[in-house]
Amino acid sequence: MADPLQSSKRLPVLYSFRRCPYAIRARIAINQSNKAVELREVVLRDKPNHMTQLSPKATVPVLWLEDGNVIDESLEVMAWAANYSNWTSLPLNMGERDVVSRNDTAFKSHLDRYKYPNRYPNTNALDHREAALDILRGIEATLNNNWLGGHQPTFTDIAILPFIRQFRGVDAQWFDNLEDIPKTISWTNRFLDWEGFKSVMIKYPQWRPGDSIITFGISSL
Ligand SMILES: N[C@@H](CCC(=O)N[C@@H](CS)C(=O)NCC(=O)O)C(=O)O
Repeated sequence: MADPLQSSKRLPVLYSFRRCPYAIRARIAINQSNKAVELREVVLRDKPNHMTQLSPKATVPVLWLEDGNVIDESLEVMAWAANYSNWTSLPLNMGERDVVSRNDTAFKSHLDRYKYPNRYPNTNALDHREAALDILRGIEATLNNNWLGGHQPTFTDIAILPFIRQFRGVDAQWFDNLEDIPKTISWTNRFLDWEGFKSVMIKYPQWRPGDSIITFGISSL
């Protein structure tokens, strides 16, 4: 007979989408922590009912904790994961908070308009590329080491690099040959080569109710 204590225990569940930069940063933070979660891969045009019941705003990532609480903002998922490890220090200082919030507002807005100009009326993609690049020039001026805070990736690196990866991906050849942001180019490529990034980009099939559990996180290894 199943042990009732055992069977009532479950892992936190993470609804995620492989290519989403918000979900990527959440997965990296979890993978750097000592927590394992059950990963449920979402297809955005066919979201699971359970996910939208938990979080009616229906964006990924959504983390459903063991106690039933829901975290549906990626920065908060990162902060939750950071509680279970010492890979980064929180709270962010004022400079770090500025960098993350500029990424999530202005940079993300320019990125979307550069990447998908047809979705926005009267939009010139290259104007938005230039505006996003200007934000990267600001980061360039602060990059003195391999990562923003020194020799290890910090919360801020992980929070913003998935978006810079997307920006690069629109035209990687153009990005990799920019002459005025050499440190940013190396930093971005360092991220793409980093095991902490590569290991969260494994492909999983769309999750459906009843599927067997996919455990995700370093402690599951
Ligand atoms: N503020 C949210 C934003 C998350 C978000 O916008 N995720 C996108 C995918 S990258 C999404 O789920 N969009 C809903 C959709 O496309 O239906 C967070 O940080 O978690």
